[in-house]
Amino acid sequence: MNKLNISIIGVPTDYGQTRRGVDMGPSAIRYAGVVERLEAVGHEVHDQGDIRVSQKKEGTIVDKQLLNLEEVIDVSTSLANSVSKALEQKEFPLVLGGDHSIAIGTLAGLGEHFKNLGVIWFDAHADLNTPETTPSGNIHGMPLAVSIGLGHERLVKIRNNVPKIKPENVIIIGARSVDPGERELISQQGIKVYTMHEVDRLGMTRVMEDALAYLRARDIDGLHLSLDLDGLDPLYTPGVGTPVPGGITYRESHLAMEMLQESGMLTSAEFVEVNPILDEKNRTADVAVALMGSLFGETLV
Ligand code: HAR
Ligand code: MN
Ligand code: MN
Ligand code: MN
Repeated sequence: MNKLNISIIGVPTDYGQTRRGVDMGPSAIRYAGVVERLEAVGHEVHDQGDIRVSQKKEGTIVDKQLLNLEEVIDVSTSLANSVSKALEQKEFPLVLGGDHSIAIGTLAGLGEHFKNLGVIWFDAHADLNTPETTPSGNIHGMPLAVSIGLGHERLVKIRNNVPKIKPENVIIIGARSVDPGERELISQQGIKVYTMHEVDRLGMTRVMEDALAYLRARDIDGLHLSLDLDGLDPLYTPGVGTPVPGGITYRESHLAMEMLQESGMLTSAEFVEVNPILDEKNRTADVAVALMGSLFGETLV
């Protein structure tokens, strides 16, 4: 195991969706012992604390297709900054959400340092909506689209590097709730998706072997894991805002993390959508931290 300097960046935001409480995700994950867990593996861990997120103010611009647009732009811009800084200092960015809209900022920061970044998007959803296709107006359903350059101009242009990532370098794993507009983008943009059908049929081992081989063949210069806790079945991670049954198991998700660790390819990660208000005794944050243990090289013997 390669010893890393891990920079933890908390993003206490719920602006990407409408269920309150996901802004407490970073606290819940810290409370579940993330720093101690990663230090125990042998890494040097620097907790940078949280990005400053303003409290809801009256009179924010109302657009039914883009809820809390100004706030999401604010948070994404500061987060991109922090991620970029961590990379400049040769640290491994580990970003804790917050809802999945934070990936807009994370990828904007990463996009400045990696020219051919691979992305593994572990999620029940595809997060490929645009203001034209969104069924909800929630920006947490859009970050992948924004990062490949599609969506509201001001979101796409954060830090000016457009697009942040190439659609052919993206692999979605665990999808089981995909909207019609997203389906269209997937085929049009050549995004690789392992839905739950493929996970069931091939097994997680094959899915991860194929995914990693595909990215290696694309000659990526870095690999980001964006892990939405709703990718797992709600049996294991009930504390999420948009649970979808029929998801990835605890064991499959651990195996995926272990295989990512073994690959030696990972250069950044984010864990999102932990909502302690909807959770049962911090179970979802505990699972997030256990997965990070596997991802960062914990072994049993
Ligand atoms: N696709 C739906 C939408 O755009 C639901 C998005 C769900 N949320 C997430 N993202 N947790 O993965 O509103
Ligand atoms: Mn250091
Ligand atoms: Mn998501
Ligand atoms: Mn999701």
